Amino acid sequence: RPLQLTLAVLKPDAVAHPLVLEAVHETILNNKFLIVRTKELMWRREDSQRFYQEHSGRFFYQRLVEFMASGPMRAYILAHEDAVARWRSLMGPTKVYRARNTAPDSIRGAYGLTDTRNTTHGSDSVASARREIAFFFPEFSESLWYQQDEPHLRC
Ligand code: YYY
Ligand code: MG
Repeated sequence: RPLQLTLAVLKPDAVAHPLVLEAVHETILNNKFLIVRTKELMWRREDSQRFYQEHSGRFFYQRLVEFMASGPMRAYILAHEDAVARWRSLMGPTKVYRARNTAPDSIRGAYGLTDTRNTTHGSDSVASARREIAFFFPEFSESLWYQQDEPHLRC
């Protein structure tokens, strides 16, 4: 089966705490994701607004935009069979109360601080993964990567 790609982001609350950053990185490795690309970066407010366009008008939009531009983040392109769903399931529910109560061992259940400062982002479909990977890694070409590396990665 071909590998699927997803975008995972450790948000500013996670990157601000080295032990949380390390723990989530360990989770990525322990779950046998292939780290295709990773980098640390920081958004301007405009990047944050653009990325979360779909949520403009929601009550949490302003606080979300400000938080995501408040400090450095670490982004990953992850590859795995069923990577999108697998990473979403490791992250846990969006809201921290639900995460703690229904998925205490998930990343958000363990480390989420608030509904906004919830440690991680993960693409929610293959289509959004493609769009979000291009947003964070504009120089990355999936077809080139696939062509060059994928045949060597089959288990
Ligand atoms: O995909 P996911 O991150 O799990 O949730 P979304 O519903 O797409 O919301 C994106 C982002 O918005 C969420 O990770 C935190 C923030 N947010 C918030 O600050 N307050 C809410 N009540 C809901 C979402
Ligand atoms: Mg979402």
